[in-house]
Amino acid sequence: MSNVDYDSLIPNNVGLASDRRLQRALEKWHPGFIDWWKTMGPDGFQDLEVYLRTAIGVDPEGWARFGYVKMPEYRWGILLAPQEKNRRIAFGRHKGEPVWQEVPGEYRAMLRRLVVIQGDTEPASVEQQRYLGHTAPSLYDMRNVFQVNVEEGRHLWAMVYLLHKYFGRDGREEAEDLLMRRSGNQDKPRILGAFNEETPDWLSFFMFTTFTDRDGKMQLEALAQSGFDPLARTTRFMLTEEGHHMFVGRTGVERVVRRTCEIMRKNNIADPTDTGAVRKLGVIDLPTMQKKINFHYSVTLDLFGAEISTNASNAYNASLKGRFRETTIDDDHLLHDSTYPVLKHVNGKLVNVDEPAINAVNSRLCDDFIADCEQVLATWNKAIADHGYDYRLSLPSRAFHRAVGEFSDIYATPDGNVVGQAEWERRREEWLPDNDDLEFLLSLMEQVTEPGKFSHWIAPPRAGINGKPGDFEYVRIAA
Ligand code: BYC
Ligand code: FE
Ligand code: FE
Repeated sequence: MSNVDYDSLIPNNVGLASDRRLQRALEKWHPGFIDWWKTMGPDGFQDLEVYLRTAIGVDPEGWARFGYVKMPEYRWGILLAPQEKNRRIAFGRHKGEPVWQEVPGEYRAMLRRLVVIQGDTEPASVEQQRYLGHTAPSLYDMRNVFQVNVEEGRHLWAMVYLLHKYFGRDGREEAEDLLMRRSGNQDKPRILGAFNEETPDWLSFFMFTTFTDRDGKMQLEALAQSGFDPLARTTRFMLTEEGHHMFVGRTGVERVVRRTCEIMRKNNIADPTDTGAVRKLGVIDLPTMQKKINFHYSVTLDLFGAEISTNASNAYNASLKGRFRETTIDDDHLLHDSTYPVLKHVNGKLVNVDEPAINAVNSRLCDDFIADCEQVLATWNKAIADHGYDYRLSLPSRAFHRAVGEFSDIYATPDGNVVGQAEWERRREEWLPDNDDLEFLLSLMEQVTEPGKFSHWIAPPRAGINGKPGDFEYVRIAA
C-alpha cells in the first residue's frame, strides 16, 4: 500500500516527518502558496464546497478519494510514484548506470532549469483560468476547471519539493520566484509564451486542456525517463493526473461539436460554414472552432522549443531528459550516429531534412505530440460525421503561426504554403480568431448553476464524475 502521511500539514509519501530541515523549509513556503492561491486562484469561489478528488496514494488502483472540500483547504500533497528497484538509466552518456538519487554536480544548473520551467507552467495555468468559474456552463464543468486547478497547484508543489530538497539555497529562491511571476504580466511574466496568453472563454479552456495540457503530458513523459530518479518518480505520478486534464479538454470540445451539429440538423442547416445562420441559433459554428484549434495548437507547438536544439541535445546526452517512451524505442539510445527527419524551410518549401538525431529530440517529441493530437481530432470529426455533415476539423501545418524555432520567421498558411508577410496579414482573420469571434464567444458565456442543467451551446457529458447522477450538485452554490 501507499504509505501517505495525511496527518501532517503537508501530506506526503516522501518521509517528510523525518527530514526536519526540509519540512521547515516547505512549511515556510506554504503560507505564501496559500496567499497566492487565494489571490490568483479561482476568483470568487474560495469559500464554496466543491466535489473534488484528492490523491491519497500512488497505487494505480484507487489513489483518489472524492469528497466536498473548500479549495483553500485542499490537501496538496507531495506524492512520488513508487521507487523502481535497481532502475538503470536508459539513455545518454550514463546509459546503463544506476539512476541517481542525488543531483550530479555537473548537471545541477541544467536540471534546475528544467524543474523551474516545468514548475512555472503550473501556477501560470491557474492564473490563466481564474475567472472561468463565473461563466461555467454547468456545475459539472465548474467542478472540472476547479479540479484541474487544484491539481496544477499540486504540480507546483511537486516541483517546489524538488527545488527545496535537492537545490539548497538557490532552489529555495527559485521556489519563491515561482510565486512572484504572473501570467500575462509585462514586468514579471511567466517563462513560456503560451502561459502568458489569456483563457477568456470556455472554448479556449477546452482547447488549452486538449493541446497545452497535452504538451504537459509529452514533457512529463520525457522527464519521467530522467536519470535523476526523484524527478522521474515525481513526473510519473503527475502523469496520472494529466490524463484527467486532457479528458476535460477532449470531451469538452466534443460536447461543443455535438451540440452545434444537433442544433444545425434540427434547423435544417445544410452548410455548416454559413456562420451567420449557425450563430443565430446560439451555438458555436465549426469554422470558429477551427480557428481556435489553429491558435491553441500553434501556440502549443512553440512549447517544444526549437526543432534543432543544443539545449535539448545536452539534456539528452546528460541522461536528464529522454524521448517519449524511450525504453520502447529500438535503437542505441545514444544517438551519436543516427539521423532523424526534421521538417524545415528550404527555398520557400517545407521539406524533411535528415539531421543528427541527437539535435532533433525536440522535433521528435513534437512529432509524437502531433500523432497524439491527430487521434483527438478523429474523435471530434466522428461527432461531425455522425450527424451527417462532411465538414472536417484539422490540425494546421506545423509551420503556421510560429514564434519559436525553424518557422518563426516565415509566413505559412494552415495548409503549409509559404506566403509573403502582406498576404499573411491580410488573410490572418480567415485563420485565427478575431475580435468578432471573441465577442461572439463571450456573448454565449453564462453561468449555469442549476444541477443537471447546461448552457445552450454545449451538450451534457456522457457520464457524471465518479459515477454521480446527472443532477449531482458538484459545487454547493448557496441559493
Ligand atoms: N517561450 O534550445 P531551445 C505543462 C527559449 S506544459 C519562451 O529550443 P529547449 C502544463 C528557451 O528557454 C510543459 N521562450 O529550448 C500544461 C531557450 O532560452 P535560453 C512544461 C522559449 O531548452 C498545461 C531559447 O528559447 N514543461 O506542464 O530545447 C497546464 C532556445 O530554445 C520557448 C517543460 O517545458 C517558449 N515557448 O526547449 C499546466 C519541460 N521555447 O535557455 C502545465 C521543461 C524556448 O537559451 N522545459 N524558449 O535562454 C524544457 O524541456 C525546455 O526548456 C523547453 C525548451 C522544451 C521548454
Ligand atoms: Fe500540470
Ligand atoms: Fe495539466
